Amino acid sequence: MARMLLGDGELQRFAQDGFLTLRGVVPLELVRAARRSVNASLGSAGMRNDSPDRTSSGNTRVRGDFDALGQTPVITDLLATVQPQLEGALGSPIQPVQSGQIRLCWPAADVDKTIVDIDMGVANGEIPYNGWNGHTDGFWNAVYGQNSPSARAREAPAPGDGIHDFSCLVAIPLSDQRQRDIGNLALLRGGHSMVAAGFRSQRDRGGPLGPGGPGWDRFNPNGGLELYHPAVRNLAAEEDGANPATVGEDCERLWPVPTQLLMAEGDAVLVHWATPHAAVRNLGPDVRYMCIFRVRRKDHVPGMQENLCDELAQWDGVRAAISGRTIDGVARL
Ligand SMILES: O=C(O)CCC(=O)C(=O)O
Ligand SMILES: [Fe+2]
Repeated sequence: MARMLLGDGELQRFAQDGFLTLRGVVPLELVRAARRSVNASLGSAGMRNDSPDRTSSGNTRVRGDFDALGQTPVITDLLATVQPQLEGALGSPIQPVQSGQIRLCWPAADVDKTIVDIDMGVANGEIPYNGWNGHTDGFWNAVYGQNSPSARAREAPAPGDGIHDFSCLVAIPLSDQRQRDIGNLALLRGGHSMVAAGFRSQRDRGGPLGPGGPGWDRFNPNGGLELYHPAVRNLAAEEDGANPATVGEDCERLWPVPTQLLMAEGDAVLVHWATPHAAVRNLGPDVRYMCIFRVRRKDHVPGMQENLCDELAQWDGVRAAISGRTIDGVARL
């Protein structure tokens, strides 16, 4: 029988890193059925080429017509394989998840390096660590994938509005990703707690929280989006001892070192919603396949200050493990 609960050590690691890789939890038949349906869709419905630009993930310009497929059981059943572990960590049921997002990362072409990265507003080739430009999901990004003057003119929400935080991003690889630099999902280790500290600093300065609030401009000097507090980026880079990298004419900055995940078919990763993440450029010969779910705890309401400012506010099971009140994931009464 599949293992249903995470151990204390795993929960503690999640608290520290902001992510946890689970090995061999997704039956291979499900992984392969999902990849088959993705390929079948590509073979029949083909590609959608509606976004002239891409992010540093290199995976947004050319994508399939997957919106309907993402809502079918061949995709949504993947999440059920990690639901008990996730609910244990949250200490709560989750809201029903309607769809998974299929993310393909195509082998990078030379031209990709010249394409302007939406998040950073600079050429992809200028971005260090194989094009890793971490972001957090859940913020306004209407310019995403459409770097055109009309899209840019679209109005951003008022500071403090339009924050769609959630609880956990679950990524399930649908192809082997055990080598580096083949479009791997890469994460800023411990970034979730730094992001929460960034929100607390905004709160302490009177708010509002998020882009446009204190210390966090929505756009950087190159016109790209700041999708997490810039102080987090600098702090993380300083902790790593990373060299500052100049990115764009006006945009010299420290650049944090990402952790590339090495995952096999059958693995899954739980990523705290606030952990900065992105795929790296795919230098390998094959397409990288990933399925991503964004999951909310049953009682989650987006934009709540207490969740933004306390990274473990929603994670009752994790908090119990930290305080030693569980034995292998089972709470002591
Ligand atoms: O493709 C990936 O690995 C990451 C994609 C991503 O950041 C997202 O879908 O939010
Ligand atoms: Fe993302």
